[in-house]
Amino acid sequence: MSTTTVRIHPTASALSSTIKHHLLVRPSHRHVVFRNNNSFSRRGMVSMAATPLPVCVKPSVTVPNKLGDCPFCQRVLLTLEEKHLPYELKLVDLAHKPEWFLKINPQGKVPVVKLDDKWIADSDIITQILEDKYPEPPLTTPPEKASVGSKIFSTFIGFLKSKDPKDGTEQALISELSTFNDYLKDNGPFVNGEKVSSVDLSLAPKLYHMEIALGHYKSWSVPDSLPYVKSYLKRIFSLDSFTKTSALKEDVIVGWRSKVLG
Ligand SMILES: N[C@@H](CCC(=O)N[C@@H](CS)C(=O)NCC(=O)O)C(=O)O
Repeated sequence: MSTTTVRIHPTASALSSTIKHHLLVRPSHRHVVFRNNNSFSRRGMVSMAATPLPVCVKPSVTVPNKLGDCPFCQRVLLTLEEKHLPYELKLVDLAHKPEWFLKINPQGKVPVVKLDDKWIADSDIITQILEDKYPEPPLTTPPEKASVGSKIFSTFIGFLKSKDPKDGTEQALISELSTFNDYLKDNGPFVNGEKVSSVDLSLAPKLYHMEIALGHYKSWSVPDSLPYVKSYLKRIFSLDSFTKTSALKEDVIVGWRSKVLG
């Protein structure tokens, strides 16, 4: 069987505000990864973008030329990683948005991805287009599971901002997490079962913010009474795609400071 070996090598080499994630295609290499269960066919055809897709993202506020703490940006990067698509980060200073950026996205928000010479904004839209254009490996979550865990992020923010320990915000979060725990117990380990899907990629960055921000500002962590949630967090945070695209902890902490103090 002839095979193509492909290695996605997203070592970030910062070129001022552009970070390139290289795709190396090598017939033989000691670090190669052979994939035969996704977009790489056994005949060696690779259905993927030939040139890196430019992705505008938020930069770190603590370390120059590093990715920042935007969960929507990470969701898009996770999708690109899981689909083995090469990409190139463009770090956009959101405090002083450049003209070119406002031209491609007048709303001034990241992420924005260039696909077929068109800049596309909004993580919902971007991930849907990526799914349609690069269907392998499939990441679609069935509609009936698409809203699993969807209230966790807002209840986390409520609890984080709360100044009154008795206002029920902690309980509201625990209640959402308990529902999620029960769901995972019956359907896990991922939301759609054995394989990661788009809902996991949307939830993961938000749960990462929850873990870091509540740990830092409230010395709070997911209770041991929710073991399926705890294992889920461990599992998604240790995915290769996640470790390559996650924000620095310090950025997450700084990012939520005004919400906590305000
Ligand atoms: N609905 C958008 C939300 C994107 C968003 O809120 N991005 C934030 C960074 S996390 C942003 O660009 N903020 C800049 C601003 O609002 O000026 C998506 O899913 O992509």
